[in-house]
Amino acid sequence: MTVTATPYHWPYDGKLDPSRTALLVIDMQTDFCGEGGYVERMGYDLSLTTRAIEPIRRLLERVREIPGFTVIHTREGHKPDLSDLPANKRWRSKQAGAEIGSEGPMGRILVRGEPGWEIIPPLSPIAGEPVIDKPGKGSFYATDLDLILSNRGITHLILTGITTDVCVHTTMREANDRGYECLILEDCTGATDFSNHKAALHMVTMQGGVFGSVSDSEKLLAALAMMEITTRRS
Ligand code: C5J
Repeated sequence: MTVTATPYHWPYDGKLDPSRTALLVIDMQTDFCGEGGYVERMGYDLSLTTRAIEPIRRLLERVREIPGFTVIHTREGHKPDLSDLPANKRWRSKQAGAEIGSEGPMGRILVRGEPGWEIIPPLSPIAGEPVIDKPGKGSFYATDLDLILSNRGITHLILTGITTDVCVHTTMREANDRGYECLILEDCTGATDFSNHKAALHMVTMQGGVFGSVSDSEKLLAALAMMEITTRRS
């Protein structure tokens, strides 16, 4: 069983197994897709990141019904004393007009515990879904994500969230180097610039799928429906 994807139908080994697969929902926080958050304060068009919300919500609804399927959420943010915030990251955010740690309409920008840092309500984690707090762009750096995945025997990752070219891409690259078989979903991602979104997806398709493969939520849902029919018959 595979998901129709580019440049290869995913996964490479043809074994779509819910018990070995996790859906990663990356940084669906107000700071990245909500009014008064980090991305809006920098002046970017919010529709480019909010586009991912409804497709992810529909996908979550479906995968939560599948026994043994893991969903993991991540949040980018820093400790209130900013001790885990590199000076250059802070400086750059100030240059961009939204200094991390400064007060904004949604509380202190990208600070843990503040309203802007929370995952948006339509995509709130439910009981049993791990939430990874990360100080960087990648979800593996300075977190226990790898440990959680290996404890659960997960080898395959489906990546969703924002932003395509930054936290989603960094996470996909980190995961790929660790041997995880990755799929990124076009409609469940978004970037602060649409050309960057397209380019980030295109990059994945090079070299036979240099970081994995690219699909969308409709194709994944179709494969999951087919899998269910096959399981019921057997
Ligand atoms: C960014 C993210 N873009 N979640 N963070 O700074 O992609």
